[in-house]
Amino acid sequence: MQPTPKSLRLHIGLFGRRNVGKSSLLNAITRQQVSIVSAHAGTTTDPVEKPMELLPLGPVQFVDTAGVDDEGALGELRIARTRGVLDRVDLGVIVTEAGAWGDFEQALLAELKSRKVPVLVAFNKSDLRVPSPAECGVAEAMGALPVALSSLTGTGLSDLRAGLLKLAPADFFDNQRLVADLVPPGEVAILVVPIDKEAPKGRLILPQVMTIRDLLDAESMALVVQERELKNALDRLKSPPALVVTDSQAFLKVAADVPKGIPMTSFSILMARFQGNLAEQVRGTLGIERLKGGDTVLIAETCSHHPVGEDIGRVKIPRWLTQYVGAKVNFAHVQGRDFPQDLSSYRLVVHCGNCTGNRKEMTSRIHRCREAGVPITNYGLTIAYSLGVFERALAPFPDAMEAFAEARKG
Ligand SMILES: Nc1nc2c(ncn2[C@@H]2O[C@H](COP(=O)(O)OP(=O)(O)OP(=O)(O)O)[C@@H](O)[C@H]2O)c(=O)[nH]1
Ligand code: SF4
Ligand SMILES: [Mg+2]
Repeated sequence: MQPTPKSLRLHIGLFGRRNVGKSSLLNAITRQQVSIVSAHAGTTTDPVEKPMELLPLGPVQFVDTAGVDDEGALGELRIARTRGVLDRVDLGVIVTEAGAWGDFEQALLAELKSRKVPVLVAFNKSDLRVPSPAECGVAEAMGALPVALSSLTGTGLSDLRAGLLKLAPADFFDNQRLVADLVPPGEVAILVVPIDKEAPKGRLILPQVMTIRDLLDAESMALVVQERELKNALDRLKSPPALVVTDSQAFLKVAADVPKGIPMTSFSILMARFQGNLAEQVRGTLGIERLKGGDTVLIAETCSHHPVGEDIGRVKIPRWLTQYVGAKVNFAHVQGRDFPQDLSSYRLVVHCGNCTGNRKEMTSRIHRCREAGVPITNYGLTIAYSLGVFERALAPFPDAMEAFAEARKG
């Protein structure tokens, strides 16, 4: 898998006066000594760039800039490079301190706003002094999001992460392909779609339709079969398919019928990557190992479909998980927008594929789980895990495999 190209990373600029702690903030977020920090004003002279995976947002590139302030004024040569950064960031963080907000910050904010860049105002050094509600109000009135934090103690860093997620432009979340990056143009994907009592009458469900459409857009081919026809379909192809995608509920049969060398996964796992954060949900799946009798698992669905027959969220997943744990586990269900504010009573969240939702909303649910210390997984990952085909189903996604290997070690 290719590393994320620079253009697909969300560029986040750190701006502000000299000595407010821009470089300290970068080091605190990355937990590395990326940028030199000192009590001497004017330490950073050229922009310092740091690409990283900022959970749960995804691939970002921080740009620490040379401090500029009133004496320097915005137009001067010394700050030409910082000004260049203003022109290329997707999101701006104005770093300041309580009591320091003034014309300079106001002008910086106006510069960013004129470029339609969302702005977060980080009141750093809150270990020394916290910003007043009035100060925060001034930033808010200008359309910026105020956050109090301390790069020294780490307080407020999670609010900063949540704020960046909230401000990230929606199109940042749209650059993940559903499946086409796994099936080169001209190659075939076999899609396994069981037509059982739970299948809606006369049509396919949205994740299946989206997968077919993505393959067509990429000039790849889709061969759609029921699980009984899979073996026959494989035999008829002159060369092996690039990928087999199955409904998660047919995992066992499909894993048995597809030769080991052919990559295999499920619609729901594709959706976790497309609509959420696959690596984070893979780590969350290990939460199944920590479940014990009496724990409560939250099953969350984005749409409010009416459950029919052996509904996957109401019947099948509870059954599989109970079998896996070998004791009585409680299940709570939410649908639609009602994702709970307080997650403390849950030991695990199992989310649906979120096909009717958007990635930004799903990412913020993942973030809330992370903050609450509650692991989050999804339907396909849970089924693959409890049926013992997890690694096989993740093999097409090296990043997710790596996350799994690391989480298991930890
Ligand atoms: N108490 C406290 N001190 C901090 C905090 N963050 C940074 N500092 C201190 O503030 C000073 C300046 O920090 P830098 O991170 O170098 O500031 P900067 O904004 O990058 O400065 P320039 O590169 O000169 O523009 C250093 O002495 C830091 O140790 C904080 O949250 N609390
Ligand atoms: S939103 Fe969730 S529950 Fe509704 S159809 Fe899509 S994956 Fe299934
Ligand atoms: Mg600096």
